[in-house]
Amino acid sequence: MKFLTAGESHGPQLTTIIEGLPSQLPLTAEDINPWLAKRQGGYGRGRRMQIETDQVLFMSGVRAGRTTGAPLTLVVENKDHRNWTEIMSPEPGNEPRKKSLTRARPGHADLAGGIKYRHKDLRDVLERASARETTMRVAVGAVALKLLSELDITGVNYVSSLCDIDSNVPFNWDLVDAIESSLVRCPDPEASQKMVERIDQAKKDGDTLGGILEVRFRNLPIGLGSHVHWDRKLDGRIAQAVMSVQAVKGVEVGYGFRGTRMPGSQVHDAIYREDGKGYYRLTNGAGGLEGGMTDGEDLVVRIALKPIATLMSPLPSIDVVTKQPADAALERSDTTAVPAAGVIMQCVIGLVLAEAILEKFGGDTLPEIQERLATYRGFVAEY
Ligand code: EPS
Repeated sequence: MKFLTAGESHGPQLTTIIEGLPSQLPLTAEDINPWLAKRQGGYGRGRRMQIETDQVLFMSGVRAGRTTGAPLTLVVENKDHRNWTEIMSPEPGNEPRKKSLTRARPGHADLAGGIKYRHKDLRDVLERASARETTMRVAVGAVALKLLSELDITGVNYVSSLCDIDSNVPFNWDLVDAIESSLVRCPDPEASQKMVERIDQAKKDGDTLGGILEVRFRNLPIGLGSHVHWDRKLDGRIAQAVMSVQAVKGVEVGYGFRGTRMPGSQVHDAIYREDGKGYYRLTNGAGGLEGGMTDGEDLVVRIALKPIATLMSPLPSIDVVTKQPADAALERSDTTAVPAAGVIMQCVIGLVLAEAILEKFGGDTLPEIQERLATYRGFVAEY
């Protein structure tokens, strides 16, 4: 399975084409729109999210509520585009345009992108670098999550810390409702409240906040990914998918960095087996991955998100036209995108997992994949 996305933050629409999806996957807008809505949500989002109500349109590849096996084209309109038609027009002329950006914002793609692509209006960089692009990765990811759910593989995402406030409730799968009802997608109600107050304070200060997200998946078969080559190792592929999302600065699997402070005897997970149940572990320091492959335990990924780089109290910078010192440009933004980022993370990891499933079990149709996975699970139980 492969996909491309296209679209600018204030262009007419965001687009994707997905190739290699099996046919017979039940798929309607209702499988995708709730994910788009969750991505738009979370306390601390800015004014753009009040303008948009992201809804997917199917342009190809689905008929009568099922994938046909043809390329799937998805589109999400940017409602805000109507306010930006002249600024975003592909027609030449009318330069410098309104909303041109010349005071590079530290922490953004502005300066490196301007130099690399020879733009002096850094909006030509911003428009594609914007996290608005993640709308489409969520739409594609929602399709992948639908495929996984048809194979009884499910996931969750939540906020484990926001700035210096930690969730103190250890995760278990019964907390999913608490996560969904928290304004900041945090399983700890007390921490949630403190996070909301912290966001209010940062907003007043013209500042932004980062945090740590966790994504888990359960019921993954043993052996997705491979140990045989660097670019087939699933941990590497997950890290790449996660690190490519705007503002991500770190990723760890299982105990991750924490494991470096512990002896090996406390980090690695002893192997047990029971007839009927097969192989299992009592601990999960590996976070569900050994040797670049799933080991049958829950996949546990933690992700560090830096504070959003657009500051309402801007840092010193340079105007790339005058080449003189100037405060960085102000641009509408969010106070924090940490809760929304968890949704994006679950989607991009879901995509990697769906690809790994298709590699191992192939199949032009969903029923073939389901049959092959069931046979394989039977084999694993007997191994
Ligand atoms: C975003 C859309 C953007 C920002 C934000 C996320 O819309 P606008 O630029 O029109 O306000 O709200 O983008 C960023 C913080 C960023 O750095 O790009 C979205 O759809 O998620």
